[in-house]
Amino acid sequence: MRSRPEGRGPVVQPGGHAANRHILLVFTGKFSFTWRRIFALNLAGVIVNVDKKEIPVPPVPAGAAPAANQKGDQWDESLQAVFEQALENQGPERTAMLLEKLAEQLRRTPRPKPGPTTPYINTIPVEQQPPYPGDREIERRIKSIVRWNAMAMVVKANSTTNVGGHISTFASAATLYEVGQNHFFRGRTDRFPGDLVYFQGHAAPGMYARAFVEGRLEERHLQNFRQELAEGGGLSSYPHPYLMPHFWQFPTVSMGLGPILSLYQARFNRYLQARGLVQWEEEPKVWAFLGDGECDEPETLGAITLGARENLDNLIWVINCNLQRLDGPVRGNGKIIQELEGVFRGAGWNVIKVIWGSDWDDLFRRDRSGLLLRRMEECVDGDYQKYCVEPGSYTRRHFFGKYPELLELVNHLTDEQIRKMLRGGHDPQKVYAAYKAAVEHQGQPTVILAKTVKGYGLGEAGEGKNITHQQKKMNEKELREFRARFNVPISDDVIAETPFYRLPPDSPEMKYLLARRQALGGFLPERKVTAPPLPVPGREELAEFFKGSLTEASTTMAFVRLLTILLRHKGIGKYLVPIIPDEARTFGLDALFKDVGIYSAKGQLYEPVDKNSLLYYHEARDGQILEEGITEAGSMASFIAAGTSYATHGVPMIPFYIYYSMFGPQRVGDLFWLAGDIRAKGFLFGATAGRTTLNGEGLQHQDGHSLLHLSTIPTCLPYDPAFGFELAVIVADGLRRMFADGEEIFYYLTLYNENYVQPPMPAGVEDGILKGLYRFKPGPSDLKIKAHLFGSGPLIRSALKAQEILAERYHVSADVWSATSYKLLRSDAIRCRRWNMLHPTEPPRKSYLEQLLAREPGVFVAVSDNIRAVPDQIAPWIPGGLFTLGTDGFGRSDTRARLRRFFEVDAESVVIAALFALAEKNLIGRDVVARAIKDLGVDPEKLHPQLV
Ligand SMILES: Cc1ncc(C[n+]2csc(CCOP(=O)(O)OP(=O)(O)O)c2C)c(N)n1
Ligand SMILES: [Mg+2]
Repeated sequence: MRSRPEGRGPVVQPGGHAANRHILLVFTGKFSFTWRRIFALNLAGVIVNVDKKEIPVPPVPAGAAPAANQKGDQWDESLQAVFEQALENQGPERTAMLLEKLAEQLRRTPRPKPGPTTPYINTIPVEQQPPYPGDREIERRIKSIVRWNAMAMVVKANSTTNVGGHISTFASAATLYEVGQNHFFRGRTDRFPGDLVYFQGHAAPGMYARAFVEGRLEERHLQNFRQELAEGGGLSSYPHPYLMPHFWQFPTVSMGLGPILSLYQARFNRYLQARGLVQWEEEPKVWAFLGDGECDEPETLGAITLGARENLDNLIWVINCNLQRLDGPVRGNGKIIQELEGVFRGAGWNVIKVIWGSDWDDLFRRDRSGLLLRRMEECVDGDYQKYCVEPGSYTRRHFFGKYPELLELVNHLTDEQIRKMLRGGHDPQKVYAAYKAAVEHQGQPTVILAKTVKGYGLGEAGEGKNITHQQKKMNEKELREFRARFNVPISDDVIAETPFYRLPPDSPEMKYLLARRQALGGFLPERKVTAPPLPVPGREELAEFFKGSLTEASTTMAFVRLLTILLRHKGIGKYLVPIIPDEARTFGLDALFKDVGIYSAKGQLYEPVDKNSLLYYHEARDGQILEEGITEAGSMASFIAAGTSYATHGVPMIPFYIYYSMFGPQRVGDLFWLAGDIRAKGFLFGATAGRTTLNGEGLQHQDGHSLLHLSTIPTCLPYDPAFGFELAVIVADGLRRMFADGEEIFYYLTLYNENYVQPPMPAGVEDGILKGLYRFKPGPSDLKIKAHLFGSGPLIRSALKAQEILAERYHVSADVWSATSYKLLRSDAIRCRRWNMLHPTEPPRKSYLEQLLAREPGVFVAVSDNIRAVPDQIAPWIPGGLFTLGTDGFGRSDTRARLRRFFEVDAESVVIAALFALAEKNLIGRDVVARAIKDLGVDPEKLHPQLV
């Protein structure tokens, strides 16, 4: 007898329609039925009328154990009546014996355990499996060809190179993908964006193999798998939209990122609908395929409650539970499927377990003892892995052999038949049933836990073995076995070359495959950019920032004003997506709560405590702000969903993600990197930036290096503006480049919270602001000794004050320059120098930096609220070298003035550095420097914050 999943009582089928009519029948001893048989029949819902004495059995609602049933009393009465009749007819001794027998049977009957898991069986019982709508035989042949090509691609690439690749992951997941491709994944049409499928990263060979069979990729592509730089181009190792912009949509291979992105993507799809920005014929589903080992990443499981909270029934995760990761078993001593089931059920997801294939159905049907399930529950994943690598005789002995009843159960099967009994994830029928239930499920996201075998079909070459993840080579014998197992039409004389195989165009398989994809709307994966350009505001529309301010303001305040203006802009306002991880009040953005509302799928079900205030906490179904709570990973996932909406949905959304700058790439750097790969657009604002500007907070908060992190991302333009007008110029230009001209780049801007009078924009500096450096304030022209001070962010004020001190006390004329982006200056200089190297006989090109500074006399000093490596990026191109001051070392909590002296980035430190640079060039005497150190009160023996 099989118990039912989901905590249902053992008597009633889910839905329970027959249950209302159940009757327990009492009969007398003159009949030959055994008590055991009668009870079993009753548990199975079968009614046997023996002596016409009917006792109604109450229905058991789904989800309730019989004992908890309101009508449990009637059960008591029924059983009591049976008991009394037995006593009367059989006598006390025989009744006791019969009851003991029953008690023994009860002990062996699996019951839903209290707690988060259900028995280790398929969630969908056989009786509820829908008929399979496809041609199983044709689909199997297509799948075999895809399997072969996926394997061949990796083996071929590694026969001549050492570029690597994975065979085993796709081998274990082929059925999971093929059932999706033939029956579920919908392609993109004019009024439907297509289902969004996150393919497991290292299963990529399978996706390429299918695209090849479909005719979308050529043999030369497969031939050059992982050899992208080969002549004619090749295929990238994993899903990378940056490298294959017409194919891949979603990067997934850094474990955990695909899952969290898919979660926030599903939520973002709801956001777009709620705000009326898309009109779809149907809602797309978001499918994410991931590994069981991948579930150990905090990004995978750390945000799943969002799915249930927001009722994301547009989201389906398929976890390929092949029980193995790279080194060995995921949970050798436990059961990963049960562990994950508990986690997801606890988080409010719909869980569908696909554990056993159809071969097992018959055994379950015939097992009256409950021992089959008991044995399955006893075994740990390490045992199951072993059953894959050992012959059937081992499974017979070790698994079935533990109980004589089980051995009997498989008497009719040969060892080979036992070995071949499928796991659920390899059985299209079971997978189809799970997918269908998942797409039809309402109100919750669904996770399908599909049990598979890693390296399925590789046999001796790696099936189920611990080394299988790394397997990239197969010898001829193994190739022949693979061919035989999947019946692939490759002849003996060429098999050693692992040739690719394409189905003939007029073959039934080819016709079937194309017809299925056509019926489902087109091929997948495919990335298409159809978003229209936006009427972005011109610089003149932001003119108020160019005038400066009379009162003191920070660049964060300038940002808030800028965002407010842009949100009201007719051309782009509605496309803006402000994203905040619970810091809106810190940044002064709380005014926006009321203005544009915070998105909530549920609206606002309560009266906010501050309802009577002007700027109350306003949640709304069509709210524009994504207030993510304290999750930088989740916020980045939203940034990426919004920033790729131009490609995913053809709707050019403009994310403005503002966060505590220290908790950017330092916290979730891999997601920042991925934003480049996925070609996300938008603006990142690292607020409370600057190791000394964010005073008081100390070591964990004071950021002095994320600008350097951001500089490493090829598609990112990092800026460190000092003034509101710089911010406005940069944002206006970014909007133009990304959303009018269609460049697939993103911006990072630091924002600081130091208040000062914002100056008006000097004439003609826009180009310099965008390129990274411009002269903000020249020094006095009547002094001969010359210095140049580069400042960025609020520390331009150290440079400005130093300019005064240098002129007044040391007769040095210092020009102050605003350095808005060291990375962009460096990239331009590198480009030029490289071109000159490769064109040695042509007139050399001059970088922007060289054009700007070549004729400037004197010395150059840079001061930054970031580590010295940030300005040092341009040192090689500075005439006579660059002396940098920066905030290397751990932060401290103290006042700005003390911090700046401590890190040696205050005006006095700038003066001393400029004088020293001049002395090194013999432009002044060293005694001047010594005097300045004394005059300016700097302790030459003070502690230096940099440790090693
Ligand atoms: C963040 C991260 N860490 C490590 C890896 C290296 N890696 C690639 S695949 C893999 C094992 C994956 O196991 P699982 O998720 O179970 O997938 P399977 O291949 O078994 O389907 C590892 C450790 C990675 N890609 N990303
Ligand atoms: Mg795995």
